[in-house]
Amino acid sequence: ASGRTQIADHPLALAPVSAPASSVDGFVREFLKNLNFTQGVPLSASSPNDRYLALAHTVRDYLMARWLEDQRGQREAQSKGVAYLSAEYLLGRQLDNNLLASRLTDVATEALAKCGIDIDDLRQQEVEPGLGNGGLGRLAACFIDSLATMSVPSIGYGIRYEYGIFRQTFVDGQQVEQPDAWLSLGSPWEFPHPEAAQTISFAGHTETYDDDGVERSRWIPAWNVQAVPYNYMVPGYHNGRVNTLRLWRSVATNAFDLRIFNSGDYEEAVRAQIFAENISKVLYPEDSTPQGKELRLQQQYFFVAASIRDFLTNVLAEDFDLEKLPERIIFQLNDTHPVIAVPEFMRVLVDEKKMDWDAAWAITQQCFAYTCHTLLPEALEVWSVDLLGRLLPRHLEIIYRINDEFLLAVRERFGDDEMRIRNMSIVSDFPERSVRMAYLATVAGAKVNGVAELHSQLLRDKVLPDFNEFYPGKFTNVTNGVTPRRFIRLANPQLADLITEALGAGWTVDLERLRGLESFAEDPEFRARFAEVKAANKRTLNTVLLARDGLSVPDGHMLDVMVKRLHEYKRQMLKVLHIVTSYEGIISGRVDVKDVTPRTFIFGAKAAPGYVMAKRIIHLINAVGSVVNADPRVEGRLNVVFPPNYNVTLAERVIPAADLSEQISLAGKEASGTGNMKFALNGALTIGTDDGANVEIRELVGDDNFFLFGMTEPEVEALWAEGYRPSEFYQKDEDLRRAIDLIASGAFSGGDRTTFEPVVSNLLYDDRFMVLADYASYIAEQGKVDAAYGDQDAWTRSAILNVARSGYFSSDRSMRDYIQRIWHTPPAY
Ligand code: 7GP
Repeated sequence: ASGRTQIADHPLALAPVSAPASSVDGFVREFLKNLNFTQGVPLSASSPNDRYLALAHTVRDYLMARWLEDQRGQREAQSKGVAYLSAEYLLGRQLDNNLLASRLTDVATEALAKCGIDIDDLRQQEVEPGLGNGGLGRLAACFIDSLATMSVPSIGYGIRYEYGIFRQTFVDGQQVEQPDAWLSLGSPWEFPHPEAAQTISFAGHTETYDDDGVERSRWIPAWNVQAVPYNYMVPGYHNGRVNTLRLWRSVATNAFDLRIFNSGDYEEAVRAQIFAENISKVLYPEDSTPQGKELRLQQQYFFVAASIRDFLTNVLAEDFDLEKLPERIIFQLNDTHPVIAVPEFMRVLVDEKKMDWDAAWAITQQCFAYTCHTLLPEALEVWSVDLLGRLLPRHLEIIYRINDEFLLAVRERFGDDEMRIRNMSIVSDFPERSVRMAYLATVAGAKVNGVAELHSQLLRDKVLPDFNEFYPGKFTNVTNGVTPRRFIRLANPQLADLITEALGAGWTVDLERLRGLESFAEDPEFRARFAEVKAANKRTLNTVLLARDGLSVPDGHMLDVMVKRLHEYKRQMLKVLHIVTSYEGIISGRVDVKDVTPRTFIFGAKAAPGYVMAKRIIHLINAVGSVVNADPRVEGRLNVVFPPNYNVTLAERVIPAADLSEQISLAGKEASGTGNMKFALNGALTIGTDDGANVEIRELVGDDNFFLFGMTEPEVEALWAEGYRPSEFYQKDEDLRRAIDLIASGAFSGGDRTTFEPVVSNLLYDDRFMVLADYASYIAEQGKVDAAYGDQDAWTRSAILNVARSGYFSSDRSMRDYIQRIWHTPPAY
């Protein structure tokens, strides 16, 4: 650090870095310079990848001055900041977003055209960093975009996985996973800083020692790795602000290598290297179910330990008074993945900084807050005491002490209510001794929040009621949001232009202004133009899908879309039953095909590689698609399209083209959903249950502009209580029986009745997510959808009202809520 200071004292180094002039000719010069000097090729011999990388470097150069300035500014301001701790960031492509943020889109387009290059071709070169699974990871990406746009002092911390979420292909309709080698052609957006690596330790044992008359504990670890920071720019939209996302990569420590090298065992040295680098090698492709794997715990500890150390040593001044930490930092825990940060923080304060336990705990309880993203009990992360004790022995001791003191306080409050004590203990004894990370987060966090009103309420009343009673005021809600920059401006430029024409600029950072569109919904000319944008987006999607997968979206079809991770609770099966019911009606002759509203059903969904039932459902969707699409009796009116490898890039194409958004989870299971918000903001109507943020969407857009069906959460509870027998629904409902029988008959599996038998019997005899109970209501509501779609003009009016009334779902609003209810940070430094 001292070396850096000396160099900065040089007068030339003190001159601010300035951005290159943003003229077209200036951009051409910068681009060619990067092509020649960074890529080392002349334009004439450059590959598309060279040109993409040179363009990315050019955009970087324009952002650099502000980035350096903002990093200095944040350091010097010494104001309170947010550190967002997340094991996932599902960023999507960076080029377009960074061009947009820095107002360079037009200049760059023109400049490249002057060089004979179509910028669109270069956009296609970028492999999106898929460093997340689904909603939780994409939410983190939206949040850091909003924080930068709102000039909030903040940093995102996470893991730089070498392989992100797997690339999905279909072989005979079945999911096959391929590694996502997203770094293989170079990653122009990252800035590695190997010189700033941290040493992160694991395993070993603990001991106590006498420290001038005070007994203290210390950890004697057995091995360690280096955590190398990779910085990414997070530019705010049109505010000149550039925040930082810091992702950690694990590499072997020199000492580790050397010792083994010196012993002459080359192979062992290489093995050590591989072992260390495994930690940040691959994203666990689990969504809404935790993976109790040692490597995953290593990942979690690795990135939070590095992040805490980074903050304490690089952000705080050397003489910072640690008692004042709560005035400087709040660590937001994105679900339980980073919760091991809590005992790590305590260990640093107590063991390393020699702070008194009570003082350290008081500070810790103000420096963390916890967001829960699920309602599925099986998704709440636990770590076995055995594993924790082996990998992080000192942390286990700290957790035990936190628990002992917590339970003592519970006894003081509620007496020796052993049942309650057992229920609230951070350490549980069954089925094996383990640590409940959500409980640890709740005890340690200043605040605990759910991600939609209903979710937060269920969290308080059903998941953690004892904690809510014990800590009144700790629980709060922040409804999720999505960034309008990526999901309207970039994904739907024509709609964005139409909105700007109607309302003026400014809505992109003040999304409530979309309200102004309400009056335009009554204007026939505006409706026509809105409908034309939707039609154009469908044509674009058709072109994209044709090129990408050879799939097509016929003209004149309603686009009915269900894109999200494949999970039984999300009920893709319900959608399948709807399609099969429509199909069965046609082929049995009970429904005249001429009366069927032409619909294209688009699915996008990855299944966790080990989730067998989810993979069967993917297989079934593909099987139904191939039969239905090929049957001449259907006359092309039903069309099932399932492009593989749904990701952020594809989402940006699919969502703006959608007419109907499927949000059909069993009530009480989807914490919030965020796709639901993106669809509404792009003028799709929702068919949905009263679940997650659907509730709030419906309240805002109005019952007339939302297709509601299914049981409410209390009704679901009541049906469980009374005893749910799915086969009774099958017996009672003729349409349902026909649909299920058709699947069971082998109609979609070449006559083979075994292929989908597990899916069928799961529905009939288990059906944990009550697909059959909600079937009739769903089919009836789909009938209303068809009828409504018949009046195109009225449909468009509803679509416009959906856009107009969804401004609440901007992630900027979510950030304001976090700031007010949880972080209490100043909006800018
Ligand atoms: C998801 C929830 O399933 C979804 O409802 C919510 O909108 C999203 O988080 C953002 O809050 N959860 C996950 O993606 C996940 O992996 C792990 O949860 C517990």
